Amino acid sequence: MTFPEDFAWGAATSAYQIEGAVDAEGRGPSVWDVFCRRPGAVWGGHAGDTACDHYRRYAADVALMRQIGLRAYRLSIAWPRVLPNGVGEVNLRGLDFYDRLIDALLDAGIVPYVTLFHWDLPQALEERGGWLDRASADWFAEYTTVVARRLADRVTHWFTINEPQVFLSHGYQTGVHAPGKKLPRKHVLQMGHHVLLAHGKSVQALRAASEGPCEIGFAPVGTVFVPATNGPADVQAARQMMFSVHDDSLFNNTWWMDPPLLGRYPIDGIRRFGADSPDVQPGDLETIHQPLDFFGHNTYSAQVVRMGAQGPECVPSLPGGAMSTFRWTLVPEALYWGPRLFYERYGLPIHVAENGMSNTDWVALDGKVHDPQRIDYMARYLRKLGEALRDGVDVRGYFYWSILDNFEWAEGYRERFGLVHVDFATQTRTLKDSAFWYRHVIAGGGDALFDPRPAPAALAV
Ligand code: IFM
Repeated sequence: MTFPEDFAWGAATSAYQIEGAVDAEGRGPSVWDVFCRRPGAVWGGHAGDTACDHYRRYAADVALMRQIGLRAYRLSIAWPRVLPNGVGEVNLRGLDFYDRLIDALLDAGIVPYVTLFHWDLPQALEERGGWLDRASADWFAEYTTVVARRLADRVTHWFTINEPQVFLSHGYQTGVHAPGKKLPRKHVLQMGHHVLLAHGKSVQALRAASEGPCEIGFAPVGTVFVPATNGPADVQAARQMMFSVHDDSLFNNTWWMDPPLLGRYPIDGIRRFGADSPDVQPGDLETIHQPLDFFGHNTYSAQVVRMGAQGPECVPSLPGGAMSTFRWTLVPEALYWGPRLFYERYGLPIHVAENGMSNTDWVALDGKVHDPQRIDYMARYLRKLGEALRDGVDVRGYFYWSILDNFEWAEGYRERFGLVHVDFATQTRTLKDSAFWYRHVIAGGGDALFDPRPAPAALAV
């Protein structure tokens, strides 16, 4: 058996992308509620107002998860549902919702993995300066404490923050995500520092509020580099690219991972960003560098790289290569080399906190949703993850993104990532072939992945 008995076979979502009910029971507005109202901001003028109506349909959705056989489910809490103004007054009805959801998951035998921040910053805090204000780290710690006091008796697995690279770059540099700002890099890097500080304070708050042991990690998303061959020079090229700040974008790994995991900003990053580097106060790095229990990574695609005469060279993907409707290239080796190299550098157990593909799925005339590409994608990626396990990488879980088709940020509802098809007009759910296939894989503890027969036709029943 390649995958351990207690492997967390999971799927993931985030609050704004599925909950809807944005005005229900005392929830305050988030930056995404405001951004979606801006003409042209989101494809088709879509918004998360209703999304999958999960707030009202959570019990039926948990039943679907149970039907698929999920062992774990990664959800996020909407900060403005718990603290409508971001700090201060607590909205008990918002907390009650998560209470019910957690209980339903536990009753179904599904372990909840809770993410505290998946981009829906309370608008009230954005208006007070948002992440640019150093106090944001304390706001986040306050929110963490409120959530943990209510849920930590049952929730033992936490992610603090999801993909700082994405919400900071897209939200505050290019402006294509909420709140749609275009700020100088100096400001964005300062915000990034406050986000890391918030992570550290949140870990402290979680440990303080948890009576028993709990497992805490976070979920960054920087680029995975895959060596063109298994030769040592190419592997070294991949390692070098994975763990360096080699361009001006914020999509590198080490800037975001070294401070929490190694207690320092990478020196090449400080050199590259120069005067734009953040102001770091004494003690900040100690606060950021809290002991963590696992390393989460959201892995979708990868860049192939080889060692050239002048150093690492990116290998362009072949014309016509496999890709999702989002135009993300299929590189299954990402789930071998990503976990392997992250484990080598940071030494923590790994969770694949997100992995998945978008597709143009629809309900066919036979009433089913046939998504052979997704089955093939998952089979290829999971086989590679299995190889990483066999080679000694301590991988603890895999969370398919996503259990439901949902609101894909600036793309609205046009990118479907789900194992379950959602008809957004009627809220009808239909399990896709991939959901049945995943059920089969989970039921057999992953063994079906290594069945020599081709995955799609054999298993999509
Ligand atoms: O939908 C997003 C998610 O919110 C964060 N990670 C990537 C997913 C697909 O784009």
